Amino acid sequence: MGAALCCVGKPSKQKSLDWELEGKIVEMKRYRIGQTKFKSIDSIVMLFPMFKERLKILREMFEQYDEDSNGSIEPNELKKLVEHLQLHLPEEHIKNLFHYCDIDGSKGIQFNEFIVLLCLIHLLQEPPTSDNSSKTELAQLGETFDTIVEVFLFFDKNGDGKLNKKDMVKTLNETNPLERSPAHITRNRFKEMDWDRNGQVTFREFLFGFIKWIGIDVDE
Ligand SMILES: [Ca+2]
Ligand SMILES: [Ca+2]
Ligand SMILES: [Ca+2]
Repeated sequence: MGAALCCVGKPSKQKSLDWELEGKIVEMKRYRIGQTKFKSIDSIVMLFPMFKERLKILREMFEQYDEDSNGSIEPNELKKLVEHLQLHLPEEHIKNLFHYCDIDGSKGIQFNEFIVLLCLIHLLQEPPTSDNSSKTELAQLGETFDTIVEVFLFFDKNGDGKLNKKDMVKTLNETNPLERSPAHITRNRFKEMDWDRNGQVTFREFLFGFIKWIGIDVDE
């Protein structure tokens, strides 16, 4: 990633997806009020091996749907994925998500973009109408995605669905000083996640940063 991120534009459709996601997260926060799964940054870091393990399933899915094996999912390949997984999202919505997650503008979804795409589909799709959808691969991954949202909520202290510097400082102050997470590292991590340098980290920005933080080798 890196250099390509400077060119990320903000077309209005993308902005509205930012808002939609913020809304979802605020909703989830309200729903889980008083139940914080994570008490410290270390308790999050301890789950990294589990995340890595779960994301291997995603790697297999990615390779399965990347039919021409060119290292990215093109719109026609995504269409098949949507059909196979019986996703409850209108075509227009899928199209917007495709562009929203194609952060390097390559017109294809690479593995790191794929993780973000599926996580957002999980968050945005309508509740399934029939219970057979609970058997889909995406439903199995849902639990993992929900845990990632919990991580986001751990940082989002005021629960407005985005992260700002205040949230990060507050999180650091509450963090056990013995933890191996010096303030400057987390500050730098925040700067890294905030690509457009507007002082806020949206859920999409957070997801890409989180994947990097876990240390998944996207070029594997
Ligand atoms: Ca492909
Ligand atoms: Ca791409
Ligand atoms: Ca930002």
